[in-house]
Amino acid sequence: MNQKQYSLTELGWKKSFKDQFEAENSTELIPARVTMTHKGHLVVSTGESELLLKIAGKGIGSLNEQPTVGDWLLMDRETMVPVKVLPRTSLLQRMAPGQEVKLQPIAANIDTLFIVSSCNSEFNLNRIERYISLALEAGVNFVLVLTKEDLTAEALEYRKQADHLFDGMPIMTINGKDPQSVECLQKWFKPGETIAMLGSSGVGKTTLLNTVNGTEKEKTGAIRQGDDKGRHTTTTRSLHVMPTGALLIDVPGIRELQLHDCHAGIDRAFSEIVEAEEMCRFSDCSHEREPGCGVREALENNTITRRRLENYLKLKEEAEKNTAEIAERAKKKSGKKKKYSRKWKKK
Ligand SMILES: Nc1nc2c(ncn2[C@@H]2O[C@H](COP(=O)(O)OP(=O)(O)OP(=O)(O)O)[C@@H](O)[C@H]2O)c(=O)[nH]1
Ligand SMILES: [Mg+2]
Ligand SMILES: [Zn+2]
Repeated sequence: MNQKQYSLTELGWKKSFKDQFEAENSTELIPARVTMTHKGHLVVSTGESELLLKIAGKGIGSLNEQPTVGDWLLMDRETMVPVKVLPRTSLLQRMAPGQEVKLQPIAANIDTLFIVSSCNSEFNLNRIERYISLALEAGVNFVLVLTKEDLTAEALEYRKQADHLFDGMPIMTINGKDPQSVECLQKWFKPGETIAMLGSSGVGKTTLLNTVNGTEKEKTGAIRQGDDKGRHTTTTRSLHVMPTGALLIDVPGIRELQLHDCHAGIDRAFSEIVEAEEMCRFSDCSHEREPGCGVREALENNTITRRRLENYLKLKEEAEKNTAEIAERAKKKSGKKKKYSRKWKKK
């Protein structure tokens, strides 16, 4: 976060949040936006001051949600303890990496998502389709930002490949280090609008932030020569006020974006495949041997591609599995709670 104190309006305090806050009808609460999250703590800004909050144990006090960058919290004016996460206008979330089955909120109250990818071996259509599905599920605008156009003669080729991914998705090829080159993104940087950048490590998210911000403040790191992989330079999630008044969120590079509860998003991202499936004679068609299979016919007619079909089926299966695992875990947890209260009653 920048040194200067920003007002709530400058931090993106919009009418919908104000209305919710007023409905609380409390003089004891004040709003604050989460401007940074890092292992074990959050930074929030109230418009008057910035506060560091420690996350004790599994969460903060009795908050209704796990807060993330971009969230609006209602804080107790006296104690400065957060008591509520305001309902979000949008939430980007994924399955948390690691062994534990749980969800991880990435960023909240986003207007536009920049899906950041590079014109090098990091570029991957299947991966970009994951991000598109996530954005569609969350109901946010999205733009594909292809960086490092200055390092290749093939930038147009990368762009062309991505052109077919989603009708109407803007695709911007840039040199993230060059202020003139990033000018083309200005139309998304409106005052009070929140933009989040997601992408693999090393694609140039922080570089873009610095260029738009006109500083070299945030740390960037060179990628590996052999395979273009980044070194996970950014380790916090942070929200920054841009000179235009927009709010730009930078997050650590994503190793794996495992989707959860994303069926509508995936269906919209692969609408031509859903249309083909609707033509199958049997509703549980596996698209292998059944007669009257719309999907096989669409493949033969080249109205769908095998690559997209396979990615669609993979994402659907993954989202279904993850959704079931999260539901199962929630059931177990509530079971445990019940047991506990029964024991307690006996005493
Ligand atoms: N030539 C060129 N280099 C770029 C461009 N964008 C980023 N870089 C370089 O790529 C490297 C990685 O950039 P970062 O901004 O640290 O990447 P990041 O996406 O923030 O990476 P993580 O923080 O690890 O997720 C740095 O050496 C940047 O200077 C670009 O458009 N052109
Ligand atoms: Mg970074
Ligand atoms: Zn079929």
